[in-house]
Amino acid sequence: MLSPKIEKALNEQVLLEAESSQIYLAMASWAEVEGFSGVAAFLFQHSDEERLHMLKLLKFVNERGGHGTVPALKAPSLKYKGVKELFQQVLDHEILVSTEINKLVDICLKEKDYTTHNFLQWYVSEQIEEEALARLILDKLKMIGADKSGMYFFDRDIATMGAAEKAPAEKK
Ligand code: OFO
Repeated sequence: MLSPKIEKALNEQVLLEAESSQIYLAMASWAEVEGFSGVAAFLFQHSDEERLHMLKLLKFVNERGGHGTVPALKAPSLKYKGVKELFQQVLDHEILVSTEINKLVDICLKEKDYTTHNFLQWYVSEQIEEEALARLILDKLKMIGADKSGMYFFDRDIATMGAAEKAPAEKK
């Protein structure tokens, strides 16, 4: 059984994962309109993954006797300055999510809820992967700079990057 404090904290994380999905969906749509079809494919997939993260949390709350709540979402930004700026925002957002996951883990330890603590370890590993992937992408973009043909190949290759960079056991 979840304590009210942990249930509230988990539902706040449901909101953050849903917002992540929404933000990446908006980014994907922008990239598609701008002609970056590979970047769009990567971000559409990333948005779907975040929705699964949200669902996994919501179902866990219900399984443990709480009520996983479906939150209202703010409209994300519709415009981005460019692909590099967009991925900087992805990295910043993932760092924020990692911070919130760490806070949740800390609450579980303080409340002695070892079941939820154990459940959250999946999210801890996932955030390490996602931050590393966003950093890798940003490094590539910094290398490419203003080179148009470099950008062409980047857009072609990134379409499959999300799945390829994750170890088989970690794919969802
Ligand atoms: Fe849910 O993994 Fe990123 O935010």
